[in-house]
Amino acid sequence: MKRKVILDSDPGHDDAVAILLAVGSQAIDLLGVTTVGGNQSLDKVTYNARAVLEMAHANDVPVHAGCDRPLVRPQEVAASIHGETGLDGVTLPEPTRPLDAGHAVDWIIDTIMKNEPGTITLVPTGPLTNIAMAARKEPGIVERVKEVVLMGGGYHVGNWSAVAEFNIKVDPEAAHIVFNEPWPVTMVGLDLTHQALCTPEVQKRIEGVGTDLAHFVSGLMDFFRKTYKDNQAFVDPPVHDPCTIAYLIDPNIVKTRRCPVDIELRGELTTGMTVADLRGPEPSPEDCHTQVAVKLDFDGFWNLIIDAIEKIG
Ligand code: PIR
Ligand code: CA
Repeated sequence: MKRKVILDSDPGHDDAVAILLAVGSQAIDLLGVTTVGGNQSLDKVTYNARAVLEMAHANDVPVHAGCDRPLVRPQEVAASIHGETGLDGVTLPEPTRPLDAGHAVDWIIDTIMKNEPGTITLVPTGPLTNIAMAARKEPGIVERVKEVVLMGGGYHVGNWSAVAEFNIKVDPEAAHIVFNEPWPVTMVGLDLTHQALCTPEVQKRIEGVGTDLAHFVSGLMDFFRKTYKDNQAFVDPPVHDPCTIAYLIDPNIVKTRRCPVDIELRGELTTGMTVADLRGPEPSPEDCHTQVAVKLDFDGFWNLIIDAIEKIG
């Protein structure tokens, strides 16, 4: 049985790879891509999502645009990392499929309500604005969703402040809603995604696939490598967002630890921090609905991505 997935994203170099992994995997049924203002403006990331699906020969996958800004705070984009377009460094194909009608929040709600309970997995890889809005507009979705597997946060590290990660920091109120609803939440945070480095060896393997798509991904990685070097002093860029999809394809690739997680909203220095309580023995799923990703199987992860690029062709 394929996993039915809604990917809520803000492409974004690593979001683009998450889309490709979802499209290229036999284990995933990508029901649709929804977009949220994040790495760049809503219009830009929505165009990017459509163009990446075009690149992946997947223009049968619907794209719905969602919220253009955070619930409470003014918008902050990550142009320093993803560039002015949100996907700088590559030439995008013109999307042939028009943007689908209907707001992402409504489409997410309708899709969850018309599918069997416990069958839809939400995979947010941008700010949590759309998911929070959906949970507030139709609270009935919370018990129907199978699980939420999100890229965001970090229990020991930040990237948009000393202790906060971008997706959570730019809309902490939305994150607070999502982490406090009783659905199962897996936080694939920076602690995990900083292990998903696109090393030169990995990039050579990607290029070795030899297709236009492989060169497209390599072009994305070249740009990501440069901005990550200049802004974050990384030698190799961490490819965050596809770690969520990799976990769904093969849970053995991402080791998790169950623990309570809440979102700091009023810190003087810590707003947007994902505060994880790692004390004591690990709680049971009955007692604790949140878990954090801890350890990545590096080779297993990149094998999945390269397989997907090959499969798409
Ligand atoms: C990546 C992102 C934002 C800022 C930086 N410095 C790096 C985007 C990625 O798309 C990912 O979803 C998440 N936000 C990582 O923080
Ligand atoms: Ca993202």
